[in-house]
Amino acid sequence: MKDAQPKAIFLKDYQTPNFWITETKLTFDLHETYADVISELVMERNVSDYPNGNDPLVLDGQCLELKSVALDGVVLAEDAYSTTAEDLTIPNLPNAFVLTVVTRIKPQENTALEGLYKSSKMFCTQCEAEGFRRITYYLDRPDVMSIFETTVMADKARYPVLLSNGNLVAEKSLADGRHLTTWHDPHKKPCYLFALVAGDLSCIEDSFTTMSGEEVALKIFVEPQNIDKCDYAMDSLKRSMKWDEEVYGREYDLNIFNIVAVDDFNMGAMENKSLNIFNSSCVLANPETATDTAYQRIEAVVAHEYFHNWSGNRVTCRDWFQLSLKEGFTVFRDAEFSADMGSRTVKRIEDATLLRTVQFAEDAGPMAHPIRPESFIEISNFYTVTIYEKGAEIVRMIHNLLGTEKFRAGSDLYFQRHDGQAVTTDEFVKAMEDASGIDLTLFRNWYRQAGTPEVHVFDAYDEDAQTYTLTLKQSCPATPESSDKEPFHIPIAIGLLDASGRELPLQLSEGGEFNENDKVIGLREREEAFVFENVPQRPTPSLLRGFSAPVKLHFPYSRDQLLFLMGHDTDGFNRWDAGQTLATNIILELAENVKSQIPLTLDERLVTVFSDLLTASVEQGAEALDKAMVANMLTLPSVAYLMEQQSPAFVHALYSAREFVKTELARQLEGLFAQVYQANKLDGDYQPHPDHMARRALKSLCLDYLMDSGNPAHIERAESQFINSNNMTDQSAALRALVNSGDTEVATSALDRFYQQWKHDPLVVNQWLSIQAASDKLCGLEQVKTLMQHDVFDWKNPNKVRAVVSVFAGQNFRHFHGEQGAGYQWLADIVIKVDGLNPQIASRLVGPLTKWKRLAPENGQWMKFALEKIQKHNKLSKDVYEVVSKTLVN
Ligand code: B3K
Ligand code: ZN
Repeated sequence: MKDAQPKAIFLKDYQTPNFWITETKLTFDLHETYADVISELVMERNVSDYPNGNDPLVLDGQCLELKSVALDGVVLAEDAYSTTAEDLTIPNLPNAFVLTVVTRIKPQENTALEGLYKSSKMFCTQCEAEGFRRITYYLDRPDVMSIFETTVMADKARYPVLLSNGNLVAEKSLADGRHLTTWHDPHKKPCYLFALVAGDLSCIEDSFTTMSGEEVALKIFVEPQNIDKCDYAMDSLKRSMKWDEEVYGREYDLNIFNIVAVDDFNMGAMENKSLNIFNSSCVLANPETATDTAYQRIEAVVAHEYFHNWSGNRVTCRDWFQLSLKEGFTVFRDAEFSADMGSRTVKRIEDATLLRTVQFAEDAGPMAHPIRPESFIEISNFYTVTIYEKGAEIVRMIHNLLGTEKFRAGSDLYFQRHDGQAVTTDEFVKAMEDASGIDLTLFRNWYRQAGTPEVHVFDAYDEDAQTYTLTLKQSCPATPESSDKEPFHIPIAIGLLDASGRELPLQLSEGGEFNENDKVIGLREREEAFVFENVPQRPTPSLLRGFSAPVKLHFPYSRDQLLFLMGHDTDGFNRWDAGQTLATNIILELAENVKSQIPLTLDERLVTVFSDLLTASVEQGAEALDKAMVANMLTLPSVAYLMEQQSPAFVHALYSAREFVKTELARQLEGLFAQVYQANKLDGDYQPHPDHMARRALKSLCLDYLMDSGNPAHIERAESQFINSNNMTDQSAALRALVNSGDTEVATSALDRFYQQWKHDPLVVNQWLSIQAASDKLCGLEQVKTLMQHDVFDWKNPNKVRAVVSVFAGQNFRHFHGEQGAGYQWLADIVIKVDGLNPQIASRLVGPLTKWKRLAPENGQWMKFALEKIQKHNKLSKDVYEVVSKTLVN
């Protein structure tokens, strides 16, 4: 480590700030090698919390060259204040004053992409969570909210567009070919929502009329060559604005809303007030260059950032321990928006898959934390699937417990009560309680306890009494913050099916909480029995419908019961889930055979059920069948998911067993896969319409199986799709098929053609990189190293690093986990190298290694060595230090 070991900070130590900043006036003078920042802060002591306080003012600041400090216009002598690498301290201050601080920064050298930095030729900012302190000295904490006015000065030819938050209030030309703009944001905000952009940008313009008749000018700014790729983001923005009015009654609050796309960005996007800054991958799309997945992500991210205007900006977080207050709620909001725009069941399947594959793993690993953590070393490490996706599941459970109307009353009350404030998750729950009259005392345990609860369900049928009893037992494994867990309040949606698949009416005779309308059991105790009466025959239970709680539910279903549920359950999610459980059981059993070197045979029932699904999808009248649902049902659980189901996990056995199942299905059902492939071809122009996306997804899946069938004839099919497709979804699916064909010549030639066609487009090049990195047929460790030598690879660009390194480590199970830990050592070296450039990205790259204790020692030990190698490095960032040290200890 650099200095002393970084220290954790604790929620219990929270104190209100001892000063407020009521107004913030910033002037940026941007140059080619530096930028000067003048900050004028109108400040006052927080006398209501500290009546006799005369503590010094301590402003946060990092990587700043301090030029001068002035108090009420008088420059302070150097001994009137002191600085460290992290702050500026000024003692002996009056209760109200104006502080003027001049600093110089080097945006051109900022590879961490936090604060003010350069992305290709433009200046841009990223301040959440603690990036503002790299711009100027400030109280960089979300409970300090201020009115901002920002002036930006720069060379007019290089940077004709100068943007900041709020309304444009002045614009003028200066000497030497320079110019300035001044922006005033009338809404007070914490500095993490500050933004600035300067560049040579083109924009598309549109407008939106709000429900009270206000006209909002909408603009999307991009580099000029991308101007033809903004329409879908604009369309998504307008749909989001309308949806938030209709579903939440939330209206936009300024007459201007800007989005800017930048190539170098650590995350997906940022909700800065009225000036959202996006990773270009979450904005740019046209049919030739963007896949359906990219279109869906653009729609979701645009909506997410827009929704933050209320859930995040108007009502913000008191401190960063409350991050899920804005993120969990906003993810819930964007998930509902996406469900309304497309298929609700499919969206639920996607979200549950992410949760069960990635979040459950995080909750069972060394970095497990409650959605409201108690402590952290580096807040950037806590932008996690737990805070975001589990946080959204907690809000979803509140929604389901209250019902739509009371939830809306709760959100109205929350926004009205806390508008303009920085609050805690407790205040969110309290508003929900107050508006609904429903007691959420026990429910609050979801906020303070980490870990995925496990629910074991046992059933008993009494034929004489005609009663059916479900006994539920809950427990939660120990996590780093606690080993002794209180019970959770777990809503479990259920149904009972009779032998012909009909739903039986549910009449509870004994037991605890049961919502008859929604058919939801509320499990509150460690163990509870629910007795249903007038049950004429032993039913098959359908449990945790719609994934009604983020738990692992266990019921000893037989394979025949799972097949029955796949065919009959009225809940689409559970039909899919039964299929996943069946496939998982089969693969896990085969993995044991792989380990014992017993020859593998596939359970015929899986072949039959796949055959039935494929046949049904091409039968007459099958148009009504949701093709996306079929595609999901035909998708085998991923190796990452399977790894979570086996303890310890034997990666290679799981990988081999899964490959065996896939190849067998492909061989035995080759004709049907080909038929379904043909039946889902689309003529005409590309449309990002859910039905079309579903057909393309099903077609791509069939092509993927066909490549595994061993019949070389299908290579021609893929070649033809590669050449003739009019959209990137089909072209990249064909490329993936060819790369995975097992024929190196075919693969190389397709990759060359694709590269020649698209080398000018960075986002398409990212796909070219990731298709290779993911391919276990083509890309071993040596190949991925070669790929990183390619001219297009750029260590400083997070999208490129993710496209190669994260994809290889997260998707290429065969090679990343092979060769006696060589993949892990490779990753360790990369983490160390990237940490010197961009700690946030480096820290995320450590992710795959955090599983070391979950893996069988044949892999786990090698992972541990790799972690130790990183730990020994003597210049680790706080970000990487926190993940590595916790991973080795917990
Ligand atoms: N609020 C941003 C997160 C930025 C964090 C950077 N360390 C994106 C979002 O969730 O909308
Ligand atoms: Zn967010």
